[in-house]
Amino acid sequence: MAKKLTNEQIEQYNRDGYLMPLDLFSTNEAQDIRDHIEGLETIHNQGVAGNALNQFFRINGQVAIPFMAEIAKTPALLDAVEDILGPDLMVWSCELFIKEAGAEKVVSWHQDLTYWGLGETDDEVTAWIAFSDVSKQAGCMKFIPGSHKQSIAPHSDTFSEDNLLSRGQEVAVDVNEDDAVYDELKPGQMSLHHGRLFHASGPNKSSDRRIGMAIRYVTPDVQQVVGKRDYAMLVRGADRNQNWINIAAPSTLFGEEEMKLYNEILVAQSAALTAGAEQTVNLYAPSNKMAGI
Ligand SMILES: O=C(O)CCC(=O)C(=O)O
Repeated sequence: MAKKLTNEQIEQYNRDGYLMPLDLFSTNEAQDIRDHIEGLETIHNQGVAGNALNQFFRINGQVAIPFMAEIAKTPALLDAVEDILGPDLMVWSCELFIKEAGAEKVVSWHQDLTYWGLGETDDEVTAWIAFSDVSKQAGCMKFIPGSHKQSIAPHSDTFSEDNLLSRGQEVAVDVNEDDAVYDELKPGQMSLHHGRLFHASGPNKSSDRRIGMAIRYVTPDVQQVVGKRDYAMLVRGADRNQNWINIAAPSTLFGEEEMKLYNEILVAQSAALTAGAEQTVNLYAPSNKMAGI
């Protein structure tokens, strides 16, 4: 029996590869979370341990920033993801995608699973939660319905400065923009999308920042197949397979143990995340040098 989604919504996800908009947090709760994010930006405007704060926002935030792990454990969110993936859920990465008001930053058409080393699995879902008004004008995500039914298409790396992705990767096949469906979300709403879905987002032409958090959920069946090992946080059910090094949620913001683990994970994951790249993939540098972001 489904916990949050209707049978129609589950069928819709299976058919289209995404679901939106789903209510998750109230407007006030979303504003509190936004305040928290912006508070961290103020306090850590000089970076953390030699890295830009954005490094921690953009990958594995759940390892070093307690509130990101807490959000990933929100029961109503897990109920929706459980309806898609089943009762055993792990978090692989939490990431903030922020576009400043008027910024040219975009995300090119891509399929998430391309560089993660997790194969072509159906057992990965991203929940993307809005903490500002994420309209078409603000550069919301756009999806190509049904594109998750195909395999991972060839991608090329653009390394474009205006691209929020680590290597500016984009699918090297034609995407018909007329087919795109816009993922417009109000603060506190979320969407779910499949790891092989073609998706992208445009510049933020609004007068406010565009703030969203992507949480990558996997089941214990998913395996790292490019790198030697990988790490995930069990958030519901049980991990009977032991494909993952299980990690706990952080207890201290940028604590010593948390930072050690953060670096260890990045080193392990960089094998998959940088595989085949012809230039340095700066975003995923371990935190002993300033990342170029
Ligand atoms: O926030 C965006 O514009 C893109 C996010 C994205 O590509 C993802 O969450 O998979």
